[in-house]
Amino acid sequence: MSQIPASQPQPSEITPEACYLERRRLMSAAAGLGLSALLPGWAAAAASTALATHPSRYSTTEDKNRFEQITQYNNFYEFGTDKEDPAQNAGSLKVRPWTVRVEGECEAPRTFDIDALMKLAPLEERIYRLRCVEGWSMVIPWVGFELNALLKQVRPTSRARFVEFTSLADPRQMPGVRSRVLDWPYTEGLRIDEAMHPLTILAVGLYGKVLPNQNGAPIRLVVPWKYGFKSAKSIVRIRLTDTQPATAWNKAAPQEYGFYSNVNPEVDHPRWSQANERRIGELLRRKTLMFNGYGNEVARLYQGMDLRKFY
Ligand SMILES: Nc1nc2c(c(=O)[nH]1)N[C@H]1C(S)=C(S)[C@@H](COP(=O)(O)O)O[C@H]1N2
Ligand SMILES: [Mo]
Repeated sequence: MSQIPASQPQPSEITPEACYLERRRLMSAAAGLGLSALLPGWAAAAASTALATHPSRYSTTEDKNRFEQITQYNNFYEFGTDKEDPAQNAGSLKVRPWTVRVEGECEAPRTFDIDALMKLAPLEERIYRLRCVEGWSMVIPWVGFELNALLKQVRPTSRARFVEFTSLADPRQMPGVRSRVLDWPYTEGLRIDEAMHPLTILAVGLYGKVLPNQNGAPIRLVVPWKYGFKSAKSIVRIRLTDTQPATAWNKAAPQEYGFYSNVNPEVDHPRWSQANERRIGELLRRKTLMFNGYGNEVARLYQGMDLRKFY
């Protein structure tokens, strides 16, 4: 596993401070007046990407990872399997127009335009830990809203017991889809109570701005008590089902990746320990916490279940 070079230049080193502040002032003034059309290209893009958010009681107070770490060390196999590939290749993803089809076991199936989805509920900042099954973790300030706000809109029937998420798989935009590392499209799934849990969000931004493509633009799932691979990126379809959906990683290696995928330091991956993790940017490894530290909120969902069997 490669590491983020510590010598990465900071924005303040690239842009002289005064010039940077002047840009910021110009952008926010123009944005406030709705004048982004009059700005030069770089400024219009930056001004329109800022998102207004509310803080959340679900946010951790731990130190956040830097924007550069969060956006240059990614897993997004549709754009390649190396950690640097998504940042390098995801520029080709077209995130407008974009729709998300919500269907299946519900009374009001609907196709949502992404711009309508961004206004479906007040956007919150959710600072969550993300623990990858590979043994690293980050703290990421997502911007998003609870998935339950969207699901309520389509009125799930009593037969809706699971939710399936499908990512875009377009070989013209996503070079990784031409190789057969996974059975495309990338799919993931949750039990309905996991999907309705207030910690489960759809993220449309991070660090107060729209989501960079490599992090799953324009909309991705975030389920902070599960391994990172449950958090499907660039979602085009959400389907309510009465049976447990197949998931991409479970199909690829069922003995390694189960449906539940709850972070669990006591259940090792067949090829490595899950007892500890490397927080990106830190030297010493930390202990991995049950449910990634969200046990107070979610442990009750799994009462009476054998979490060695349902890994
Ligand atoms: N469509 C899609 N979603 C995906 C992946 C992927 O390869 N394709 N990788 C997963 C994995 S393994 C992790 S750890 C997280 C990484 O999210 P991040 O790059 O925003 O930190 O995305 C998850 N979602
Ligand atoms: Mo991961």
